[in-house]
Amino acid sequence: MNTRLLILMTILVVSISACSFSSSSNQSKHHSHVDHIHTDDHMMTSDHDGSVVKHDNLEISGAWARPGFEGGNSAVYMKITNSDVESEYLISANSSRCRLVEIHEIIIDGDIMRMSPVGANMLIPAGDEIVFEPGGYHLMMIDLESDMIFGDKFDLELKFRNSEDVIVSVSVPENMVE
Ligand SMILES: [Cu+2]
Repeated sequence: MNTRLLILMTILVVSISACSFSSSSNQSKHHSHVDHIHTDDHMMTSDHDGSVVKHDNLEISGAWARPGFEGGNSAVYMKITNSDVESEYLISANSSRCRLVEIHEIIIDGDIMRMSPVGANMLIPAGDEIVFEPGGYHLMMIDLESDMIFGDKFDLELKFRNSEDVIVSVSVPENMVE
């Protein structure tokens, strides 16, 4: 019981700080942990701006990103559903808003929590879905070209092994701040 609670709390803390190493200190002054938790719940249960991309047998929904500073990092979250009878693989992602996008996951290894690159072939099983969410999988935007602020929208391109490239509209939700 205590261990579960500890892990849960650690996940929440890491999900807040994991993806903005160089610039998180300014951000975290402005809103409490509770704000983030509440926002994350909200983002997972609604489509926010209603942006859903359907392409062949793939559906990408609920894409959103954390704010970040020029030269720093951000993270993008979304849900990818594969309704095909064949497995699909996410190969890479890119955006003109940052130098590099990497597929990461947060791993709990005993008492230690760390981020780990997933690599270039992330399985999206047939008839299943992959959820990118705080504390788990995320698309990490590295070296932002400019500040990314609340209300921003940008395109993120996803490359798959079998399906054509998909461009997803990602928003930085205003409601991350009260
Ligand atoms: Cu990361």
